[in-house]
Amino acid sequence: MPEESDARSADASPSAKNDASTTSSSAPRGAESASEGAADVGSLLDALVRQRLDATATRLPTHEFWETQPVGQFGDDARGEALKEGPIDAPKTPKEVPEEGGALPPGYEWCSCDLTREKTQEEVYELLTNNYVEDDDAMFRFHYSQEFLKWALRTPGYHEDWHVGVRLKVTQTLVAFITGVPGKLRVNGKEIEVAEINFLCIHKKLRSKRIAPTLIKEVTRRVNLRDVWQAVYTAGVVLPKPISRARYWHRSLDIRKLVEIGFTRLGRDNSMSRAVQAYKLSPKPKSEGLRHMTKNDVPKVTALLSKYLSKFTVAPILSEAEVEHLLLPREDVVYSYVVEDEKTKKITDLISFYNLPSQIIHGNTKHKTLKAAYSYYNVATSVPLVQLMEDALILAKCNDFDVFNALDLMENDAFLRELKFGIGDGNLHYYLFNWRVMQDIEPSQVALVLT
Ligand code: MYA
Repeated sequence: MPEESDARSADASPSAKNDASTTSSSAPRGAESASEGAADVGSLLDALVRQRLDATATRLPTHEFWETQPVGQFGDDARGEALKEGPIDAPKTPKEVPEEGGALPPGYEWCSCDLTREKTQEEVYELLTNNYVEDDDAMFRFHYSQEFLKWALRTPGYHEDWHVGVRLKVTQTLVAFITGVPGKLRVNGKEIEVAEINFLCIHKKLRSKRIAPTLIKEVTRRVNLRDVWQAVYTAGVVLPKPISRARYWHRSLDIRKLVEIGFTRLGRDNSMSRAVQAYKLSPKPKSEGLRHMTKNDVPKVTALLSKYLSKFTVAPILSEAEVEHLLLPREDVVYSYVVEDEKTKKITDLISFYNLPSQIIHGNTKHKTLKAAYSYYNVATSVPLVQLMEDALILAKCNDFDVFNALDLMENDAFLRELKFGIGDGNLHYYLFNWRVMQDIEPSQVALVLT
């Protein structure tokens, strides 16, 4: 698979195809290629490429828009300026921010999307369902449900005006979208108020017309009007300049279906019956005291998770209200389980994953949907992380998921190979807006999962 794939789709999973050879090794072949030796070579290559990028900054593809923005630039290191960690722009106040949005092409207008209205929810859902992230080969496209979008976008303290849309004036059709939700991040020990930016989407018929920069400037303006000056976002594409680069890994749960739909290939020496056997899981989780998370657990889960997140260089700072919103189970959206110690009543462990299916758009199969679970926040203190995550796989399987996806963030490296995840075919880049970090951050030091 093309490892240098630059579409978010490729890594964000629609087609993170991997080779499910399960012959002698315990891991799919995709994972074999990421064995320790190969990973070392990979990072060496990365370092060389980065060096080369820095040294030849002038010959890199130009980013007409991104080069004008307060983000780290390739070649920053080579310019020899005394750069400091922290804000890139000089401080401003909301009074200095333009009151009106920038000009759109004639016939289009700005709107805020009121996601409490069913009609608007449907419009956003339609736009994304038909135009959002696909893999490089146009086989799969993310299929966010309306319930998911409400969950992801109506977080505590959200602002309707950060859910930015562009409509055709005449018909009022929604043709472009970008969102921010408020959050707090800790980066290298400093706390920052941020907007988490997501769901940038332009109707296929309006692509390559430089509307994306206009949308990004508009969401920036609206965020700045509320006195917030930093943002965090992820993308498959390489832009100036990632603070970290993560990789998706995929654990087959229904290998037969994954092969049928072209998500996974069997290795040359493998057979379906062997693959089915290799990916078999116990019918029930192993960890004692494991149960669904409930509202009463929120304070203890917040404490457990906050302590865990404090270990990482980049992590969200979550209030109880946010933990309740983000982690309390929601049917078909987010699944969370805790381990409670029977005697002490302490919550010792947390499993969570969310449901983000992809539409199968290539048409060479009877299946319409790939049901994918995405690892969210997991904390293991009473059982080994590998055991906890094996339980996560079992729970995902019990909930009828076809595949379980995880990024190599946090301590995930500790279970990916052992639990037979295969490596995906692209990267997910992490970015900060108007905040410079002096050194690239290892994905194992990133503890932020954006949906
Ligand atoms: S990532 C998901 C992105 N969405 C998709 O992939 C869905 C399918 N694709 C599309 O809808 C379009 O292709 C998009 C581009 C909208 C992606 N992030 O209008 P254009 C730059 C940032 O002619 P189009 C997510 O949601 C590109 O490098 N910039 O292009 C996080 C070029 O600039 P430059 C991107 O193809 C979003 C310019 O756009 C991306 O018609 C975070 C070309 O514009 C991308 N994913 O539309 C957004 N893709 O010349 C940033 C392309 O400089 C937030 N481009 O290279 C920043 C923080 C803002 C808030 C700050 C507050 C303080």
